[in-house]
Amino acid sequence: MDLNSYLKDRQQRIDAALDRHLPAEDSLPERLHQAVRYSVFAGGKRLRPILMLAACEAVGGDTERVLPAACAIEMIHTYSLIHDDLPAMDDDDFRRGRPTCHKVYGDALAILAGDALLTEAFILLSGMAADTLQAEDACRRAMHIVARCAGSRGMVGGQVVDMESEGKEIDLPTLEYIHTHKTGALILASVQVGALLGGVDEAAYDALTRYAEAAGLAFQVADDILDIVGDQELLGKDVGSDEARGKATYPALLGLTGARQRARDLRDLALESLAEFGEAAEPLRQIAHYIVDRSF
Ligand code: GRG
Repeated sequence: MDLNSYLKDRQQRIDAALDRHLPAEDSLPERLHQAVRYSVFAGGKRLRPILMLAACEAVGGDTERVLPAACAIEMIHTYSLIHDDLPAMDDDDFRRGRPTCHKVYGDALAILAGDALLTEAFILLSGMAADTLQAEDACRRAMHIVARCAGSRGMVGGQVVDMESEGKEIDLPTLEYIHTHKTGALILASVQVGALLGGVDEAAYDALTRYAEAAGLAFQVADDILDIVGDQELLGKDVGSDEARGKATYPALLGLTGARQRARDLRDLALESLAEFGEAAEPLRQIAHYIVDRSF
């Protein structure tokens, strides 16, 4: 398979679904909905929703049914970026290649745009249609997973420990806690939800969970490396910000070579966990390579 055309095709499907599900720019309150759409359609990679569709595909599910949940995860991800960029947090001026939401719409509207996206995600998740009792149970479990991974035991918790660790020396277990929660949790939720809604069995669910845990951490190690060696224009955000803020990162703890090796080891772990899957898991395999080798 050609990964680039796969990613492009999935991005287009997800963007079209997001456009259908989000309130229109001219619906009241207009400026809020403009801020929401400004950030959602700023050109993100759509990695999390793509992973959700790929996990569904890997277990032979119907990806069309997963699209609302895929939009929900991208909405939660976008809300986290909007809030992370605020002056009270990372105070960043650029995101996805354009001025951050608060730079254009002001802090108050950026906070509310994030709040609106988080809430909208649960409108989508709670509105998913199920035609069998088994599918209904999968929808309920999917919603629970997303809520848990996004909240204080997941992404928000990771963000808090990250903030509290700024300027301090932290050890590897604390760094792993930050990364597995701040970034890894939504990636894990994406894969688990795609698998569940695709009708996965218990053994395949466990294997896909191992895949997502390894791939999620690999993604963050690669992100730490890109913050040092990445191209600002390609990345669409400032580079060098981790060091400037005194953030603990994998390259800071393991050196650049050690961090690169860790990313490759995690990729291999992700690939091993797919050993029992056939051709249908090829997109997940290629995404694991892409996560580690990407330049943006
Ligand atoms: C504010 C509750 C709250 C949480 C913020 C995810 C996060 C938690 C902060 C983002 C900080 C950051 C830049 C982390 C590095 C990894 C990461 C999430 C990068 C952005 O994700 P990509 O590369 O971005 O998938 P696109 O724009 O392609 O969607």
